[in-house]
Amino acid sequence: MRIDKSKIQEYNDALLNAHKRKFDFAAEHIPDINNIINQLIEFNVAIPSWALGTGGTRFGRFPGGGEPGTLEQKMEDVGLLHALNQSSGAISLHIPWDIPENYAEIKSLAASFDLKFDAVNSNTFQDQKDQELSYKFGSLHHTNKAVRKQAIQHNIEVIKHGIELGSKALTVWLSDGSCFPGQLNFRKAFQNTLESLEEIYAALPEDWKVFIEYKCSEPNFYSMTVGDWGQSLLFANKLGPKAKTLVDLGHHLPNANIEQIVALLLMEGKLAGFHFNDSKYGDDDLTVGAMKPYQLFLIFNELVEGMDARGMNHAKDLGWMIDASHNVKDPLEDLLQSVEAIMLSYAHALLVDRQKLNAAQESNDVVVAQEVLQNTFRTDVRAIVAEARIRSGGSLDPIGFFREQKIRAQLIAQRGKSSIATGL
Ligand code: AFD
Ligand code: MN
Ligand code: MN
Repeated sequence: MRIDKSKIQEYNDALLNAHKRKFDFAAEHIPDINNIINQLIEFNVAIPSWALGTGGTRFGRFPGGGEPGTLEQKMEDVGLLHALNQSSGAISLHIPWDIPENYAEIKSLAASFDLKFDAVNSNTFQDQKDQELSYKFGSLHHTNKAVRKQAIQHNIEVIKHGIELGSKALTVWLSDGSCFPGQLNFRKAFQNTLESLEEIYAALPEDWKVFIEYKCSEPNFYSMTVGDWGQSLLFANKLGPKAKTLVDLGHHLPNANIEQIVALLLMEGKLAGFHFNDSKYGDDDLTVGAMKPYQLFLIFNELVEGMDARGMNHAKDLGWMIDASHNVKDPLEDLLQSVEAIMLSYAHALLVDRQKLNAAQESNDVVVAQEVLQNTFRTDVRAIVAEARIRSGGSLDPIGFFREQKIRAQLIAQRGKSSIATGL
């Protein structure tokens, strides 16, 4: 379904006076407010094609109906999010869950929703129907060269799909690892993976990147072959300038200082970008900002500081994506909440008084440094983010609009109660 722009306008009109009061108050002491708003307008976060349906756990799955059953419907859903928030203008495909059949048609559909194709993702963590060799004991790190070859070939296929669609990066997430001590020779596993990645790297077009995503555990519980940022960075450094490290917020050991990881990867020019989500225990894939909003802000603070130090474009020079899974919420509402949380953190980071923070750091004034960050974090910037949204044609209140227009009920009427989306 497509959202009628005049409906958004109508909905906004009723809320406009109240919004204006909040915005004027929020903007009062920000001299370069228009500049901040333009940066917010530019900033977009890609939506993964696998997050549009109900995720579930290994214990069960409780779909809410109207899930997108085809790639076209998934794009329709992302188009819907983008129409509402104007900040979700890209989709990230997972192959073979979303094999595009007719590139020209898919591309024109994307254009009609004002969507771009973000990084393409390979999948060597599952065995597909008719697949010759199994990934039970890994893919790119496998002891058997034939399995490695098959996985390399798959990644090259994924790059080919991406080229047709206009993607500029391949994200490789490996489930390779071991479940028990002694199962694996770590050094050989690393070297096999490196060799495999080298072949994939060689297949990258000139203007492409490969994002190497690390994860500390699951589905392997004793070791993961790309288990942390150090291991990912080792691969990225050995591979060359097109290889970078991708940070997924749910992939660290408990209490890891992710903002410090981000600062150093940025310093090295090796940060690929993000998979945003939130977690309490592990790779929980919860709504961004649901558990640790202050951590999210601290990460954005390092991102803005580090990108500015390198003269990078906030919107374009890193890959921004959500990687979440929804068990009890409507996936579209959940994604709207996630994008909003990201925009709020970005807005906060743009508002940090950098001069004051630098001075406090240089003079070891711990209290003032903390005050600068916490005062910013405790400032209500919701009206500023909402202003950016309406200036670019989005809804003042995306979730309110989604509910008022009964969008899920409309999707169920179109697609049925039991349509199921592919993905995890
Ligand atoms: C994994 C990773 C990753 C991968 C996804 C599959 O976060 O990005 O593509 O799940 O759904 O945990
Ligand atoms: Mn991820
Ligand atoms: Mn994950």
